[in-house]
Amino acid sequence: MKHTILIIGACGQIGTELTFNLRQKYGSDKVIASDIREGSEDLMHSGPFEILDATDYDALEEVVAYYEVGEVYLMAAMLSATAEKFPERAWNLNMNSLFNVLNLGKEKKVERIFWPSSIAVFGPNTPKDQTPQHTMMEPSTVYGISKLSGERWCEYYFKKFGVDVRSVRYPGLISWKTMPGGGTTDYAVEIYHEAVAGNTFNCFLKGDTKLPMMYMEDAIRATLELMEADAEKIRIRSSYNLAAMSFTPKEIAQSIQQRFPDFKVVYEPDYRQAIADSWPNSIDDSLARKDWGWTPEFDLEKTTGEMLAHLS
Ligand code: AKB
Repeated sequence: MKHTILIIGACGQIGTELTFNLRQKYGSDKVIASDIREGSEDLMHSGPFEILDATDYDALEEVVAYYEVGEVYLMAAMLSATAEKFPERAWNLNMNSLFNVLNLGKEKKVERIFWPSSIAVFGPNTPKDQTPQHTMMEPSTVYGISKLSGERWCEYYFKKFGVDVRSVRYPGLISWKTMPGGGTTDYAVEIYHEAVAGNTFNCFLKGDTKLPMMYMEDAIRATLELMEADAEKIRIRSSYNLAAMSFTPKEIAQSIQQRFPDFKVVYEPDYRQAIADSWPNSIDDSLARKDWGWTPEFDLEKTTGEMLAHLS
């Protein structure tokens, strides 16, 4: 295996933390960060960086050849809320970047690929509680349609061309280093920033909207554990269900109020409510646990403790 790793979308919410983590593990010069724009000072100074448009196959191929890349993490995507505003742009970015990376795998130019899917692959007809790995899908959002199509292509490229592509269906991700952008679950990050700033939080979802969520440290660990697992253990080549906790805006507010008793939330649901309503309440991730030993470490209380400690 060639040992250089390329992260596409390294300046985003997951990409930033993944880059720092992989650089700590394998050495800075072994991890090439790339994005369509520059990121934070910290990221830019932590190792090699390339401006790269993931929809441009030739540019991608050039970076892969130059650095002798063996592994690619494709983290660039347009998320659910923004994708509803720009459906064609979302489809082009989410699908073309995936095709480009899968084709690098097919041409044997890279050896292993990570591509994130999402709970957005499920839809209004999916069973809402403990949603199984294999079930009715029918996503009703642009983002969900692109992620479900992407999953089918990943499995196809694995079966047809032997491409070693691995994936998890991330729930909403909570982190303090980099803000998320354009997602429906973003409220669960914004709420901590407002609480620490002493502001009232205007929540764009109803108080009783339950969604699957995960603290970033768990998400990064899951990603690396899946990528390090022996190939024969990975029985799902579309994307694994992955879970840690589920809560509502009211419940996260209450967990913050235990430390900030005066914190207030006003509920003003907007178009993102319909997106959230089409997604599961909770996820059955027993196959990830069984196949490659997944176990989450952060529940809501621990997440709130970490978020408030880091942001305060
Ligand atoms: C979003 O809200 O769009 C994302 C996701 C659940 O994939 N965070």
